[in-house]
Amino acid sequence: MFEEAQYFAPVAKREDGSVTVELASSHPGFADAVYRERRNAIAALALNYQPGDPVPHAEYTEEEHQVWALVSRELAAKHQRYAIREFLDATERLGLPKDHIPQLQEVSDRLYPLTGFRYIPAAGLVPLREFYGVLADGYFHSTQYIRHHSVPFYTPEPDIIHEVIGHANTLASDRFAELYRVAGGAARRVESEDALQFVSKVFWFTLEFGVMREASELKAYGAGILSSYGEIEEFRGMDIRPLDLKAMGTTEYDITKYQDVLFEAMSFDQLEDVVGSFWATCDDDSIARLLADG
Ligand code: TIH
Ligand code: FE2
Repeated sequence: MFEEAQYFAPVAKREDGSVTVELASSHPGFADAVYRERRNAIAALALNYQPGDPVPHAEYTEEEHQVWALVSRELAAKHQRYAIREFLDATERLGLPKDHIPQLQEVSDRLYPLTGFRYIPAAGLVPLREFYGVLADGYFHSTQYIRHHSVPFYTPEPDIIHEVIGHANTLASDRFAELYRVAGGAARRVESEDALQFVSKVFWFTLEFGVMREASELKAYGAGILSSYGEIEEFRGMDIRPLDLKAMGTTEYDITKYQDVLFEAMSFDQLEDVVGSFWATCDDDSIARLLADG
């Protein structure tokens, strides 16, 4: 699930109970009736979901499983070159299928014993405070549909490839899982919308799009880079800035394009010291002070 409101197809539920996902005319699946039918059926599952239920089983077409297989293969090779060690080890630990789309319930069943995280389905946009807040309890809101087969290398719209290959693999790491939890705690603790935005932007520039120095090479750990075999080839050429809370909390970004400003952690320890400690302790006042000076 995406963390901000910019890119989510609206989901409409009719009085007769039918569910329609309103894809924009620019969406690659707009004119594909079969794809739209899948999107509607999958959104209906999430709308009827009650907390505590097992995640409902989603049906995918053979073509959709092929998209997963293609992207998994492309990404596995690129992760070896571009992903940090912590992510590669966690991916190995989770052991997701590569030839078919896993059910979200299966993702949960694998993840929960490792780090206590569970997946719950989301039909569309989840309000920021809810999306982040439940991370503190080990719940991750996830889309269940897959990107259109015509554009497998990148989507501005978070899909199950992003949620699972990007986020679930990351959440199989104890160190990352703790960072997600403290981010959730921060989102619950802060009161003002401005402070929540700040917390959310720090998440964007770290757990979604963070890069890290590892043995003198620049590697990626952000789930948004790690789920796109188009974007992952480009991040080293972007405007790479030092890890800085105020800069991350205030820099604008455009979700519909490859991210051209990225923040580099010098090490995992630095990420935990700077960003983990911030989320673990921040409140409205400390964020206001960060915004006020220099
Ligand atoms: N661009 C990512 C991908 O193609 O996998 C998905 C997203 C991540 C964050 C926002 S959208
Ligand atoms: Fe994400």
